[in-house]
Amino acid sequence: MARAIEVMQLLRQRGLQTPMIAGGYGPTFHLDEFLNAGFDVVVLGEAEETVCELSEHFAFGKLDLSDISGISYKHDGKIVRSGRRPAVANLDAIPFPSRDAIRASLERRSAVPVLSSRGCAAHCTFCSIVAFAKVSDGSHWRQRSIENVVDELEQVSRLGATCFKVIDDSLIEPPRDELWCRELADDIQSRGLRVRLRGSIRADRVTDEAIRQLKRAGFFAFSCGIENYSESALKRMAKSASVDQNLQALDVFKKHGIYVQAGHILFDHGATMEELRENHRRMSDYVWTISKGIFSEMYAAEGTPFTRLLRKRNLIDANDDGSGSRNYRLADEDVVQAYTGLKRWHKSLFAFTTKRSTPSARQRHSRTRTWSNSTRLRPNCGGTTSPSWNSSWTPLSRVSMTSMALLTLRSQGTRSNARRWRHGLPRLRVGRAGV
Ligand code: B12
Ligand code: SF4
Repeated sequence: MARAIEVMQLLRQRGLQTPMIAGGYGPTFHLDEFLNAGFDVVVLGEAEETVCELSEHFAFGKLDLSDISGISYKHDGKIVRSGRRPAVANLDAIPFPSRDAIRASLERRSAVPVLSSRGCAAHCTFCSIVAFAKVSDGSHWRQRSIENVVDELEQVSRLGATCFKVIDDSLIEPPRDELWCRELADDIQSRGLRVRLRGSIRADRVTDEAIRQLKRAGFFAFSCGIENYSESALKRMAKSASVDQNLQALDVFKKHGIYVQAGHILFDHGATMEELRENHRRMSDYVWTISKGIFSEMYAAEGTPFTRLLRKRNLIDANDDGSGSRNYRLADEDVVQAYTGLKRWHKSLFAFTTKRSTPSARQRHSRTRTWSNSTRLRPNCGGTTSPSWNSSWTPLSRVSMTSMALLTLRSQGTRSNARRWRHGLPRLRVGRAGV
């Protein structure tokens, strides 16, 4: 966010007078900062239709800014917002994105992004996606037809792509169901497409049959927001899945040999030691789901109910580091100790493992396969969050457990010890401390 503002200001300093328009999650939730810094317009929410109308205004002087809904700008020195714009209802009507830069993705062996739906029907308190959807009118979850999605996969496959990241927030929302998964697989197979797909799915939408069919379609990996193994923490986050549903989903992934990148949020303002212990117990059983994001803290993004709650309780740190996430304080002293210790340990281990030599292709292959006998991981398909190679993944999962156990035990001990541990780091630095 700060970088976008800096770039705009550098361009201005060099004399560029072109109108500057900002859009996306950052500007939508920080419109004052963007407009006060010098942007002419901030687009709120989805922009496909808005940018066309803005072009009419700036290029041809046809429309007045006040006639364009879904924007914010300055009028007589004051920030004004135009009317709300409905979210794009028919996603099939949006032309396929330009793939001019696909060579770079293919050379980096990155998964190529493709989108089959927008939004999510759940209401997690910390989630920007729900907040973003509320900026616009209309349905919060919309989908493209199977035919339209597979047409695009086919088109991009012809350019040489085989590995795709389906960037949907929540792949299987109603009316999508097991039958939809079957039809998607049928269409992909009947066209002879050999695609490898990664996606994101809600734990409470995972069923055995859905995953079986999605695997047939080409899905080999899913991100799944497990977040926490404590019922009280899930409730605080307003997660739609229960602990049991989370575990059931993980079992299904494992059964089908699907790599799961399980999201964990162990630390938020209300985390307790008992919750950390519950997490430790469950993680010991599901140790194979642990990736380097295990000790994540909850991101406090503007526009979310979570950040509103923190502000109401006066827990937000006044300093803003320009990342868009707010720093906040934790309630429980022992949790602060555990957090600080884990983060220090985690960072040093990460630095250690990444300093070591980059693994050879053979090492990569053999190490990733240690995850599970049933899985078939495929190296070199996507960025660092793909199952291609995560330098610290396998050793980290075991050591993390030991470390977490030690810290949990230690925190049951003395408070003076706790104070020594967190010396110099009294506050949770959310959004910055992640490794
Ligand atoms: C793919 C993705 C990534 C990829 C990006 C890959 C790439 N090369 O594009 C990777 C993995 C790198 C990534 C990283 C991160 N991501 Co991300 N990512 C996404 C994801 C899943 C899809 C983004 C996308 O392409 N959407 C499809 C397009 C069509 O939608 P869109 O981006 O919203 O764009 C529309 C409007 O926003 C607007 N718009 C967007 N940009 C602009 C610009 C202008 C000028 C205008 C006028 C309009 C406009 O118009 C578009 C069309 O309607 C979103 C989830 C989501 N629903 O968006 C999260 C999301 C954007 N990511 C998020 C986060 C937090 C991050 C990280 C900070 C995570 C981390 N802790 O490291 C990093 C930040 C990286 C960075 N440097 O900025 C959050 C942002 C929250 C927030 N409040 O800002 C999201 C919303 C996920 C979430 N659940 O909260 N991410
Ligand atoms: S399930 Fe995921 S995408 Fe949906 S609201 Fe919760 S965090 Fe956001």
